[in-house]
Amino acid sequence: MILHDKISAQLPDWRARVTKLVKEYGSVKVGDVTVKQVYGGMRGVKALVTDISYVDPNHGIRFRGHAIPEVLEKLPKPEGAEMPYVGGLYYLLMVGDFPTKEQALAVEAEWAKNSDVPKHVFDVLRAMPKDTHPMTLFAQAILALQGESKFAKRYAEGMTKMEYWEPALDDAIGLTAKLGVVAAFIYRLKYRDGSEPKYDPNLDYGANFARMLGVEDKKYEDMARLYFILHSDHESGNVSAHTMHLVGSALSDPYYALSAAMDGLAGPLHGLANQKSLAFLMSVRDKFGGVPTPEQLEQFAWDTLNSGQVIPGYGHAVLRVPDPRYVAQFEFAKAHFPDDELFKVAQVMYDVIPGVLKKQGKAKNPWPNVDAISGTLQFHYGVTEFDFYTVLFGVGRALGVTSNYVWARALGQPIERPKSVTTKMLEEEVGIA
Ligand code: CMX
Repeated sequence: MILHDKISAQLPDWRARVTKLVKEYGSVKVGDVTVKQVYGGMRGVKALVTDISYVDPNHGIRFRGHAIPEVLEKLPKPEGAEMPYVGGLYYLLMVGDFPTKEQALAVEAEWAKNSDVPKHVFDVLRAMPKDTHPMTLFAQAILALQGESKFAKRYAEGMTKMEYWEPALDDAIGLTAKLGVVAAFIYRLKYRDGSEPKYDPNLDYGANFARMLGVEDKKYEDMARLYFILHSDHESGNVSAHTMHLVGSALSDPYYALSAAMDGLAGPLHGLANQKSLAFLMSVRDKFGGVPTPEQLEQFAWDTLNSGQVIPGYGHAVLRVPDPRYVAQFEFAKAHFPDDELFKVAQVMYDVIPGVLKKQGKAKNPWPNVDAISGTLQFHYGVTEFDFYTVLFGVGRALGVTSNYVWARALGQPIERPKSVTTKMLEEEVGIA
């Protein structure tokens, strides 16, 4: 398999680099931890390592060192498409180089080969109450797939630590191949006829997803490709990525780890913010009977803040500029549906909200994040059921976190076990106890 061969060729070098760092420089400090960080969600503590993506506070995400515009330009694209193969992005995340079209297609072919979802998974989802949230169904489906894990099987049979990454990679491919089908089934079950989607091996991941979801507009194929690429990875410290890493560090297989990661993504301060953002835009539109004036929106924003709520889609723990993932989606909307009413509301939001948040003086970053606009794009193409949006985020996020899982096993990362202290210990440490 192409990803296996490429990673395998790089491993001796990577293992030597990491061994040298840890063995020869293991006691060199990379930072100090303050009381505020201990009590403040470990914000800014450097305690994780990944070479797959990095979030620069002032420039945003870089996938393997490359900013979003470069990634969208350099990854190979299907004939006549505006957006690249998702398989090409997976190659970039896993291997570190831009693939040729053949290499991207080789990943797409692996997905087609591994896309069959066992029947019991559909049955598990059908058995759930009708009002179950799509994210609950999504995490459950991933767990229901766990019997497919080659990692778990090989571990039970007995394998060496050096081999862990190989069945982890098989699971990464098997899992990501099935997620589009699972997500589309959840969509059909909740909002359409409940039929089981089938992956078409003649179509790429994005086109398959558009077809399985039943969106007629051809442009949605590009939308799906863009969406999955943008949401794939955001270094290791965000809740979904960190959960995957933490659970995986116990050598729980990728299915267990991803299911847990999706539970984290379901939180309103993380992935659920995309659903909340669209609800916010719609409530603005409904209140003002269309696109509000900046003055109307400013008042609405203050009312929201004064009632103790956050403005969804704005702010970020690391970023200090408008999220380039927001910018890429904004540009897509501007190019394809500049007159869409909700897009216009989103534009007024962009003009007004940062000023309000700055004036309030609490949020360290007043700018929009990825979630501020993604729902607007989905809504435009008729995917109007916004409970479903975090599942879309999850399909994309799986690409990054499974890549990280494979590399964490390949580089022998150990079980995670930070140390806790008591409040009394902290008081003693600072001299007030
Ligand atoms: N609206 C109102 N208040 C906000 C805010 C927003 N959009 N963003 C931050 N703040 C507030 C925080 O709630 C915090 O208030 P308290 O001191 O009263 O607790 C204060 O500003 C400082 O927060 P911060 O250091 O700037 O931000 P954090 O790192 O703590 O939190 C985030 C980051 C994203 C959770 C926060 O900005 C937020 O809640 N945003 C809205 C929800 C959202 O869009 N989440 C999606 C993020 C992207 C993703 O992971 O999917």
